[in-house]
Amino acid sequence: MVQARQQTLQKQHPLIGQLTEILESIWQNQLTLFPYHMPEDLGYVEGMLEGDRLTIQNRCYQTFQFRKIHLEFAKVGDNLDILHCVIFPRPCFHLPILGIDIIAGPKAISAAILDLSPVCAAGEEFSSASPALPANYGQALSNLPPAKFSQPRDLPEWGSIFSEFCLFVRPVTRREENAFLDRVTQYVSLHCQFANEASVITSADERARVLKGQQHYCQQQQKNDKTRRILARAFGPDWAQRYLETMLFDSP
Ligand code: BLA
Repeated sequence: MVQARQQTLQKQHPLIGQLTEILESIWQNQLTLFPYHMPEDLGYVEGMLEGDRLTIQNRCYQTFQFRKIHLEFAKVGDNLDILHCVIFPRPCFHLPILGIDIIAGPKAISAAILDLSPVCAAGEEFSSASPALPANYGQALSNLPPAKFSQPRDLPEWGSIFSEFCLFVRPVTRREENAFLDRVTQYVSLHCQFANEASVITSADERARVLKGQQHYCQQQQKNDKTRRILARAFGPDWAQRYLETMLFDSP
């Protein structure tokens, strides 16, 4: 088992290794991390997918503002190398959900996605309005220098949860990979800074709205058939469903 874990880490796509180092370093510097207890049997998982070994490793933390900081590494033989990262704020803070996914194949990266997704309408009085990012996020993200990628990708229908600042691309050169890493650094640093400055929501109504927004985010993410299919093919549909709702996209 230990050997398998080490092997998985060794053969990681360089972009995934670099991104992991960046994330861990920002979190260590800007946050006070506490352990997060995940379901015992889901920390490390191994299965077979059509002759390939599928391994999944999870790493989780929590902080005062963040209910769950989740970093996941999934590998399908030598064919797919996946990094998944989601940060769920506690519902007593009006903060967006940070999401990152990198899907790397043997030759190319097929998808790199980064977003700070809003969960709650900004003005309390417009509770039926579509969610908007808190004003400080909107302003800071609008002020970042524009990121140019030669192969932008179109979001699927369930991707209506993502913000106007969502970056969804296929990075094709080393330069574009670095540009993606820069963008992650900017989003995550800003997010940690704003989280540290955020004040606790006192209104029960607003908390309920934030919670509902987070639940909606999780429901939409669970509609991603590309993720579900891989998990279901290796572990069966019931296990995939449990994993999606308890490990990947659980709401409090
Ligand atoms: C796409 N996700 C994918 C793809 C695969 C996975 C194989 C297809 C790649 C492609 O279209 O080029 C698989 N992703 C996984 C698996 C895990 C995973 C197995 O995280 C974990 C076990 N997905 C997320 C998060 C976001 C996300 C947090 O987990 C965004 C913040 C987005 N993944 C996302 C999107 C697509 C994708 C938008 C493209 C979906 C599509 O085009 O239909």
